[in-house]
Amino acid sequence: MNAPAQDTAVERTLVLVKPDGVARGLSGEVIRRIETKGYRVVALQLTTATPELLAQHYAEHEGKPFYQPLVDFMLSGPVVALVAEGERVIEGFRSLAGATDPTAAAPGTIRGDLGRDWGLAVQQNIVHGSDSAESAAREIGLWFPAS
Ligand code: IDP
Repeated sequence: MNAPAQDTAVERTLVLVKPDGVARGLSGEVIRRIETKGYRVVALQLTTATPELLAQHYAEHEGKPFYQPLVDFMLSGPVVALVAEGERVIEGFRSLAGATDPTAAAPGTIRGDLGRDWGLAVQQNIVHGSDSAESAAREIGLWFPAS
């Protein structure tokens, strides 16, 4: 029997609605876009990050000029953490989110439609999404340690 041309396994990715998104009441809109795209939300919690958790989550950015403003921003209010599941969901959610800079993010994306530059040291860009299978596994373990 021939194998399918492209055998894509079901993936999971970590999505965060960052404090700006929660404060602006955009959590439902982010979830709506994930579900409307056809992905499943398989874990969901409203939580407040800790410095220890963020040090691990953003370890790759330590030492960059925006690192401390980023950590302070992520501690400024609650976040919605969720795990989305589906074929190629890691790439798919990054596509839904749009470019990091919300001013440059394409219209139609979460950041492009809902975000903007607020003149702050950190880009408040509404969502985080894991950027690789390795990051997704690591980040899901950090935010949902029991799973
Ligand atoms: P990503 O969230 O699109 O994957 P990363 O490069 O992993 O982007 O950066 C993590 C977060 O740090 C971004 O989402 C944004 O909030 C913030 N950030 C990244 N680059 C800059 C910058 O040049 N200035 C200010 N904030 C930044």
